[in-house]
Amino acid sequence: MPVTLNTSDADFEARFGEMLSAKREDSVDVNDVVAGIIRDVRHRGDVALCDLTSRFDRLDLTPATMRFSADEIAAQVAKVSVEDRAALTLAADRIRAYHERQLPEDASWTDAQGATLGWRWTAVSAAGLYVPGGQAAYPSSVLMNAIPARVAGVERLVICVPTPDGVVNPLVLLAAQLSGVTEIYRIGGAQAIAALAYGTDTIAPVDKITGPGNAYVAAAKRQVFGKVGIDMIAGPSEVLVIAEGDQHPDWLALDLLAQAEHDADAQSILITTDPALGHAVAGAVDRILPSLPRAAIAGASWRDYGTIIIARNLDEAADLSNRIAPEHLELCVDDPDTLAAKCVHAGAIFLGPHTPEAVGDYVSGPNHVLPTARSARFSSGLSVLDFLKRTTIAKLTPGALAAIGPAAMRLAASEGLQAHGASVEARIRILNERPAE
Ligand code: HSO
Ligand code: ZN
Repeated sequence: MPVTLNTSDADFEARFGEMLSAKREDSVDVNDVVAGIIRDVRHRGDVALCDLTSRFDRLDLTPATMRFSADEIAAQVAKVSVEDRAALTLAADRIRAYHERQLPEDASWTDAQGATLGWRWTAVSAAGLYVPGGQAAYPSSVLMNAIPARVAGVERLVICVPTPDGVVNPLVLLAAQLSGVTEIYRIGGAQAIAALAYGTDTIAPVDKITGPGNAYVAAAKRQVFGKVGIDMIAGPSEVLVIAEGDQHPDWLALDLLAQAEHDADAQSILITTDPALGHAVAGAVDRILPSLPRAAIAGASWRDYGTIIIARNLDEAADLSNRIAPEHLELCVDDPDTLAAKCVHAGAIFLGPHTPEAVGDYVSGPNHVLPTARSARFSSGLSVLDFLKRTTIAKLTPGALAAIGPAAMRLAASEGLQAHGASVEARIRILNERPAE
């Protein structure tokens, strides 16, 4: 049974606080092991990559076989059914169309003093996308990481994917192909992150690394941060569903279970204004759960972290939602637009009964790499902006320098930086010697 809370109960604040601060992930400390792997890859390069892949993935590689050849990719992709290919293509097209709208504009203007100012966006030159192996090898995540990078204009995109015992998911390779990625290495774990960050003879280094991974991959990304950029480090997934009385309990139960089946540490929360609906949803979850192939995972998540909250009204529900700052927020209410306007801390919002969160995982268009663990208070999901940098621009006329330069000289003097001031003064002096423009 999940926890049921009622905002009218005297102990609600205490129990809600407990839920907010509950730690859902046992983060094993793998920092020392990971530091050793990174050192090894930096010193021994390709030799270390082959040794570690043999040890961890039971796969013997040489520098020449680390990268999937075009023929190997074609052979794997040919195994994908027509139906799967059509679905993945629809997803890719919709994700691309959505992300193309995120491309930001450059700016340039000339102010009253005559300074032309602005900024210009440019893409990172090379990005590496980590794709986990095994069960968590989601082809949809390949699209969600690679397509924004492509749309941003990243020239070189590299994928590293572990292939334990040499087995690869053909859909992962198709997703790479649909995203225009051809440089794919069968290397995983911390060693892949080290290779992407520092480079080896075979794998040229990249500038930014994104993509999910296990504790080793996450630790490696943290350790190479600074040498390269990284995306967020994602925690276990979570969904908050806010529902009113006349919603279909089975639909809501399935949405909660869709999140729970990701991970035993995932969290599914229902806030409803109707205690009878809360009861009905809990019953529906119990009825549907045993039929799921991943019942053990979903059941553990629902048992340990599942929560039903009975709220007095939707305003109260919105306040609670803002305190939870969920990764995914589903609004199954009569007027979802009004409620959505009040929910300001959420990674992604799904409005109305016909927008289950799962469409957002695959085909609606927005990114499914989203801030977890309440980080939606201060951060956003992956986007085209994550693969762009902004360069600022300033161009002063002589008149502009004469107008604002003296203040710079003054501030330079106050900071004790003589050459700073002199670099401005030397120019202004010459201007003053010349007849006025
Ligand atoms: N809900 C996950 C993403 C995902 N779901 C991938 C299915 N495949 C985290 O947003
Ligand atoms: Zn999902």
